[in-house]
Amino acid sequence: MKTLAYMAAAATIAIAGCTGKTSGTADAADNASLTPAEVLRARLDSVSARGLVMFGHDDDPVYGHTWVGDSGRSDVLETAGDYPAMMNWDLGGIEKGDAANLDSVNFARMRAEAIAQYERGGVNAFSWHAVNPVDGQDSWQCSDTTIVAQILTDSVVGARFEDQVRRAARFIMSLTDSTGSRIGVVFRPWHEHTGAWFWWGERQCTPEQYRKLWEKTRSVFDSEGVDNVLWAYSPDRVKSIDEYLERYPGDEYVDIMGADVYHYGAEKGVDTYRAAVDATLSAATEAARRSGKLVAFTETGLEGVTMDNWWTDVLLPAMEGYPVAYVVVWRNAHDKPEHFFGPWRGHSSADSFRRFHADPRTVFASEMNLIR
Ligand code: BMA
Repeated sequence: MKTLAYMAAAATIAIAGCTGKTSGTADAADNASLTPAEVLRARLDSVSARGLVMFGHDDDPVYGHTWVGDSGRSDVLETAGDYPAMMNWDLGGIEKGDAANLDSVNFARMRAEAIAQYERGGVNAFSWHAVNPVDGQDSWQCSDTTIVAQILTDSVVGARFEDQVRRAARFIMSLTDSTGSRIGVVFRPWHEHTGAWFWWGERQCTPEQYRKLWEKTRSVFDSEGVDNVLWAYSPDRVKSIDEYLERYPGDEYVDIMGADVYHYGAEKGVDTYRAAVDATLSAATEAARRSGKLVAFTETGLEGVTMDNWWTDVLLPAMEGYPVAYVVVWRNAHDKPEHFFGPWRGHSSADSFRRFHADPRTVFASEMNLIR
């Protein structure tokens, strides 16, 4: 295990401004006047300021490449001996009052696992593949290009949308620790809006309508009294900062400048992926620098991890030089053998993943308590 021995040694080297895993400085969690969101922001700032990146995985402890539902399992844990520092969960289905999300993850289990992740020192993020409030079709149904317009102008649809958002807000507010205090999480709605594959995409609404969608979402969260959310904005790949910010809702609505950039098949080449990551993370980093926000690589991955050294030779160098607090790879589906983005024990990229885990720049769950 790299971690604790390395970190104990590193903690004694208290050189201000240096990167590396050291013990925490001001303990934000001790400051009772901070909201749970502010406590989380301080932790993520601390990770980023040290030049570290938290590894994240979608749906990590609820199913994996060959299993579903068991307790105490995780493909990441079974490969590298530690849970991811970040877990992503998807709220898709909560807006309908469903018991489970669109990938059959029961919401009660999701809540319990998110709390367990917090208690082991880790962090949780929530994306949301919501159905539309007009006819209830899924996020990917894009032929009706009036959904967002109707949310904003039709009072019946608008009220239905608010009910949907309220359900998401209430779930997020129900995430509390053993003392009953809410735990800070990342919420990342209306993602990849620079593409046109969701009903909130670039061909499905105008920039103005997209911004208003955020405002409406935020006003429901505010009216519910949500104080435990950092808001992440996450365009898909972009070529410039202007494109990155074209639909930006505004500094008052966003805490994290995110980016979703996938490596689409090794045959498309590492260079294409690296160039797309560079362009997009450059834009996110510059946007974050201008407004004092965090930066995160909110989704990435090579489906099926078809390159044995992907973790060490592609992903790690792609993030080099960008202050990303965390990187999330998507889920390891249990029912689609080729649909996985994380490691699993026995996969041909497992050695590379273990080296990625051992790299001093990456952070996993057991290391997070040293970065309070
Ligand atoms: C997609 C795929 C889908 C899944 C969705 C939401 O990228 O993984 O199978 O339903 O994310 O998790």
